[in-house]
Amino acid sequence: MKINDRSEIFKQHFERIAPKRKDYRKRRSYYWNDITSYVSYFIHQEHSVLEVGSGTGEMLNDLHAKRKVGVDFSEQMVQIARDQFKEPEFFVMDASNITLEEKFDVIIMSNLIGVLPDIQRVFTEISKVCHPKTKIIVSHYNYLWEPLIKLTEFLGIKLKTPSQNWLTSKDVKNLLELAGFDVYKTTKRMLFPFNLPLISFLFNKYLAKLPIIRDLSLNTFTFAKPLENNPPEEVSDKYSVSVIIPAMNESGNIEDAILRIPKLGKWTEIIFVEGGSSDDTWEKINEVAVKYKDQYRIKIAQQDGKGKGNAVRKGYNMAEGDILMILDADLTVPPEDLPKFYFTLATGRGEFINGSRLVYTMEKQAMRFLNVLGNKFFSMLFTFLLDQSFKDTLCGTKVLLRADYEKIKVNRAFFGDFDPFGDFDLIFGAHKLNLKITELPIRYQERTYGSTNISRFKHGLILLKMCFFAARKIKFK
Ligand SMILES: Nc1nc2c(ncn2[C@@H]2O[C@H](COP(=O)(O)OP(=O)(O)O)[C@@H](O)[C@H]2O)c(=O)[nH]1
Ligand SMILES: [Mg+2]
Repeated sequence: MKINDRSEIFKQHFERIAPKRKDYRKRRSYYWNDITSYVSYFIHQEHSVLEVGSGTGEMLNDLHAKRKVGVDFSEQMVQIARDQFKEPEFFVMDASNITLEEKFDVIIMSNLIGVLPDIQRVFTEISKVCHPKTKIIVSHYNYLWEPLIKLTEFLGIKLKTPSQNWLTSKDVKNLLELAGFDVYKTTKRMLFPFNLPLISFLFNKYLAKLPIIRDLSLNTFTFAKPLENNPPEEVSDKYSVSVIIPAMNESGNIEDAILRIPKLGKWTEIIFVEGGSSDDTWEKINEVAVKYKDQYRIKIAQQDGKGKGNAVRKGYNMAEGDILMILDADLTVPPEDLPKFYFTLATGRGEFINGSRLVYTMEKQAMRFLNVLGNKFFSMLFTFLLDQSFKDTLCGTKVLLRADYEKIKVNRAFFGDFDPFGDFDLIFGAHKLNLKITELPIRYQERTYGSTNISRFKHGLILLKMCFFAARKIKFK
């Protein structure tokens, strides 16, 4: 069969089912609401959203975004969508021939690719309406469900669809990559697509979240962004950088920090934020700020509240650079590694760069044994909670664009505002913002001055509490 014939068969099919579609979606609202609610977690008020294959428009209507556009090749579907909903704009348009002029922040393709005759062509076409930070969310049926879905079609529970594509997540990843996208996350949801009291709750809210069992779920979600690979020499002075150094009892490290931070990007500013010291850290910071004022842009402040997180936020608010970096004053993350963070972000290989101390073997005294265990535990927990691999979550150095930080800040109350270090707060925020989180291995060094300010048990417990809180908002919502 020719591609055009296949496309025509599907078009006729959708025109035929269009009049029944509205009621059908209402009856199957349990299934569809789960997809909508999952996707809507990643949509923010200021986003512009395009749905390709928007059908009768229900999902788009339920999302909260600044601008919403739906395209569908079925005239009848579009007509029904327009009659039902006033706010989103709906257009009759073939996914393989997008004629929209604007670019969108998020593009959703929900249960569409199964019926496309040429998926690669549609993905390629979609690039036209992407800017470098656009996020694509593709949902499709897990191929393991093919026999069951055919059975439900046979029994009349599900509307019969002409023969579909049954793809694995690897197939989808490959097709997206062929079309120039970078796939950074995949996940699966929904073990039981019907609403039966207790059973659905148990299966979908809990069982479907467990590793291995999750792989059996019906819906696969793939997240991608346009693949950016700017040559390093082209971006080496594209962005300015603010390095925030929280410091408490670090007097002996302050001057070294200044001397060891390489020049980064267009210009680099160094922001010291001190608080709670019982040694002369603050005096030392003042002294160094005067001594090096001609060589470096230096800002200094004392924090208003308590804890490293509070200090970092103060530093962020003072920052004027395009890129924000945290550098612990104890210099356990070598300042000489900061250019790696800069280039990973600037070349577009990641949007939130998270240092990882647990890849290279570290110096003997760099981390106490119990801390290694605690760190491994939190890495596993985060890998589970956020559907992407983490090897380390608590490394002091985290790097992101200031513009993205501003959005995380607006959303902060969503997860609760009680992270004493700021690490989890930033990772959860980056996840909700749907940023590509990239880990960057560093060689963790021993302190040469002072000792840790962290009390493992008290702080470990707070972090655990934060994870439970976030789990309810992310994984088990
Ligand atoms: N301003 C400020 N800095 C802090 C505070 N607590 C920790 N820091 C700094 O945050 C960084 C990480 O703290 P550290 O004690 O090394 O924790 P560890 O790396 O987990 O052992 C260091 O640069 C500390 O000086 C605080 O309450 N206020
Ligand atoms: Mg430290």
